[in-house]
Amino acid sequence: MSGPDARQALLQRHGGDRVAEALQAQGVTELFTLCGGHISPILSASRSRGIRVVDVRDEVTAVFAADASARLTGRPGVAAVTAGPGITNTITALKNAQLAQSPVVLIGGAAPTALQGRGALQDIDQRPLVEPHVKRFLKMQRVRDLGPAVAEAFALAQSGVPGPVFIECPVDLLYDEASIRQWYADAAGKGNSLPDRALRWYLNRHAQQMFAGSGQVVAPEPQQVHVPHAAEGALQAALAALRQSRRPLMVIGSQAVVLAGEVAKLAEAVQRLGIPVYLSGMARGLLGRDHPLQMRHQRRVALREADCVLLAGVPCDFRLDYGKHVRRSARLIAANRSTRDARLNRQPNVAAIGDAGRFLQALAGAGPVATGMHDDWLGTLRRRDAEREAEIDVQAALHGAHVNPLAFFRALESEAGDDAVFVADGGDFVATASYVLHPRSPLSWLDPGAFGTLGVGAGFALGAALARPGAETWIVWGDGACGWGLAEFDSFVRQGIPVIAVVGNDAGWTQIAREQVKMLHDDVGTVLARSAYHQVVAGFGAVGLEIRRRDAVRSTLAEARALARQGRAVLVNVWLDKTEFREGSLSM
Ligand SMILES: Cc1ncc(C[n+]2csc(CCOP(=O)(O)OP(=O)(O)O)c2C)c(N)n1
Ligand SMILES: [Mg+2]
Repeated sequence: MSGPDARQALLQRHGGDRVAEALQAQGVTELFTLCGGHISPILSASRSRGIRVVDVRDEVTAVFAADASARLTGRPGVAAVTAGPGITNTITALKNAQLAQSPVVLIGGAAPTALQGRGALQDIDQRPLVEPHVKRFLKMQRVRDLGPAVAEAFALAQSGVPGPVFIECPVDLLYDEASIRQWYADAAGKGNSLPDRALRWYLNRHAQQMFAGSGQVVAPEPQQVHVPHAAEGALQAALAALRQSRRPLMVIGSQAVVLAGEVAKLAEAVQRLGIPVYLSGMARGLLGRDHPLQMRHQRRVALREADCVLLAGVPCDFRLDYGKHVRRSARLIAANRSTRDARLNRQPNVAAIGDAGRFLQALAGAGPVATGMHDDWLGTLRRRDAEREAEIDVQAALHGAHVNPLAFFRALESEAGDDAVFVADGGDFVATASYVLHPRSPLSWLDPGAFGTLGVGAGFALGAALARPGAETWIVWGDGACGWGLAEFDSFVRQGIPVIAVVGNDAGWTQIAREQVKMLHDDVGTVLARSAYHQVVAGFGAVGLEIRRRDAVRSTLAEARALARQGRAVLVNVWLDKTEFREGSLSM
């Protein structure tokens, strides 16, 4: 055997290929990574098997991308990073995925099994660093376990409350057996002393264990994913509460759309329920751009008025003021895969422990639900929504020397395409966007979630763009937030990924400055420059555009879209005016 055949045979044998084979069996199409010697065989074998290896400039980006991919496709996103610093760099994204309940599979390299704890390159005890942030830390010690571990990780990541799973793959499990045995033989030396012979015996036995049973290559079958279902009693109790209610209200959040393949059915169910609804997190866009049942403003007021509130995949955390937003006397129905989240800070009247999206579908399938709803409840909410829109219009019409962020997003709302996916990464600029932009369709809005992590933008956009090839991917970036991801314009350009970033340049970390200056009369640490971010990305080969005046907004956005359609990555640096719009808002 020679040439490609020999190479193929070699690939077939090594552990890196066992991993790649198992990824392929799961239908993985992209592997996000930043290379390292510990994981080279996985990357190479993945590419040989037709998996697109997408390499980035910071490991955290790889995991953010895997997270976004998971959220948009409903299948786990996968990243592979090298041992030690490669892994420590992912911690923020892992934690973010855990809190967002996003099914990510992270494959991490590790020092050779026989050298762990003996001062090898990048050898640290990875378990205590990673374990608190994942559902399971799978430590590999035998080649034959690699494929089954991947299958297990995929099932675990998606089952119950979804979340990240880590597989630690020591480098000596990933290369072919002959090379590793040779490497161990060289390490053992040829000496004849007792310690030399003892070492040889030990290393030989060690290799024996590592490769035991690895001769049989069994294609790893995907394992069953466990989707929890709420009990029939909870369904009936919820139906009864909703049917009696005069002013029912739903809040649907990210967890209700984790079964991404079912979002169309879910959207139909929500419309059939006929109950006014607020959509948050990944559920934004579920009912399309505008739907008469969907409210966008004054949620707190509505929750105070409602006499029955259904929280679907939404915990009573800071976003609902720890449950205080819902009036005491209201019947509270919590549909959640997590028992803890369903009961967080407030005991619901009905706890439907199971997939929230399926629960809504089951409710809608049980016949008319909004039977007791007051004639004018929907009208009251709609009027309030319209009043708030009118107030925003007034604020959007105030003009300074540069660009009013509200006016900017009004323009982006009408310029962005029907297939647009918006990635939100920043403070005030992004909060403003969340009131003004209307996500077009289910799963077309990505924000970090409960971890409130700045810096998700580039990785999320990468994952989104690959999950939705051909769609417009917009990053809505604060000028502070963009600093984490600017270098990924290099990745976008090299891999031909036409992301459009709009940077709200207010020369500061404004969301923080607003309160800090008011409370402490000190802007320390919150001031940035009006930096030329568009020039930075030009250095990577992307197109940089700048908007300093409002009359250039529409034409520049149109230009950015046209360039993206030609395959170019674009950054639009928008000089913002100060605005009072976010005055008084604070999250803790
Ligand atoms: C990783 C991380 N670091 C710090 C923060 C705290 N933080 C929240 S909002 C914000 C300001 C964001 O500034 P920018 O992106 O420019 O948006 P702006 O508020 O100016 O519109 C900061 C620093 C955070 N949420 N995440
Ligand atoms: Mg800013």
